[in-house]
Amino acid sequence: MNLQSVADKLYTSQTKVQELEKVTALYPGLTVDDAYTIQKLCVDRYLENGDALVGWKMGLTSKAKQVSVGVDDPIYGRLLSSMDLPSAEFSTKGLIHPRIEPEIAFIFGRELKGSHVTLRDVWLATEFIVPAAEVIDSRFRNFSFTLVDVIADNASAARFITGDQVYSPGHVSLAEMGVSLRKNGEVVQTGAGAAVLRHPVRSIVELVRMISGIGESIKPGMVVLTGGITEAVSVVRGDWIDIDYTGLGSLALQVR
Ligand code: OOG
Ligand code: MG
Repeated sequence: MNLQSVADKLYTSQTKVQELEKVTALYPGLTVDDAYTIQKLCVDRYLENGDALVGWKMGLTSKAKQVSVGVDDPIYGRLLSSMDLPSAEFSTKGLIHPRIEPEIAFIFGRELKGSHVTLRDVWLATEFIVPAAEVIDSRFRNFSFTLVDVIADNASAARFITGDQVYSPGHVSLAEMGVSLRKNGEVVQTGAGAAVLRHPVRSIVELVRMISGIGESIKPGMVVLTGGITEAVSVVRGDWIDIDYTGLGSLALQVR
């Protein structure tokens, strides 16, 4: 089968806000490598249309996330300039069934590449850390997918926001940092940074190892989301979300 045509299908679904059947239902033979190729071909169409690659995201790095979607392997996706929310609100227009999840983002001052990258290499390359939230939106019906589907669908990437205040990488212990997410004033999710591969920095190591296999790297200035710390929370127009990050302030998001 033609991977470009699968990528085109996903591009149409993402840009025209149309739900899709799982691509693995149509093409059961697709491999994980095929899925990453489809992801790249699809993202290339955004880049051809003037968008820019601003970073990477890791996904399914916490048990809470893995259990909620029934997929156990960490995955990566590509973050585009058009996904980067300029203010603390976003519209459900353009999204099928959005969910929000608390994340920690790393911002890089130096390039990071190679399959032998260490935790210390990551800290040396990190300029800042910043509390973040991701709005995910699977293009598949009922938010239901296999590993191969979700990789092809750019790891459900849709929107993301980083907090106003950045922090030096050693500001708090990210493993011990607690998060609590309120929806319309009520606490609906709580967790700690250690939920992400024991420490979010390990998510960056994992990402660099994975993308070094395709000759890619984290470039200076890029942002990386390390993966949802808790389950994602469904939102509809009118909802408001507050997330507190112990020692790293808070984030508020209004859904329009
Ligand atoms: C897949 C994307 C996962 C995360 O942070 O774990 C993700 C999904 O849940 O739809 O972004
Ligand atoms: Mg995420």
